[in-house]
Amino acid sequence: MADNTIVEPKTKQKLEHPKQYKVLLHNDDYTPMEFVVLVLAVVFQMDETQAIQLMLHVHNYGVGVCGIYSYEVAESKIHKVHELAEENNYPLLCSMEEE
Ligand code: TYC
Repeated sequence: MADNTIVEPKTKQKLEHPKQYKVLLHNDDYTPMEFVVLVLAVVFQMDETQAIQLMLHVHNYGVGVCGIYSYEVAESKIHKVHELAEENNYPLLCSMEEE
């Protein structure tokens, strides 16, 4: 008996690579260093040493990476940073950039 099995040509299987986004923190001349350290600890779960290091990096170089996340998580973290900054009347800015 003839074998009527239809063999479908293999479609190229591309593994999904969910996009990742760097959350960037920007320097300014007004936000106090201690406040930036607090925000990094609260929003990005950094310990004090990491938070101070990143804050000083941003202070010295203008920008720094707080972490790499999915779009939704990055957006939510940026929102929290801006919320805390606004509540305290500081111009602290955060943004995201596709990795
Ligand atoms: N440049 C600020 C100051 O001298 C400190 C600072 C650091 C502000 C990092 C924002 O993302 C920042 N008080």
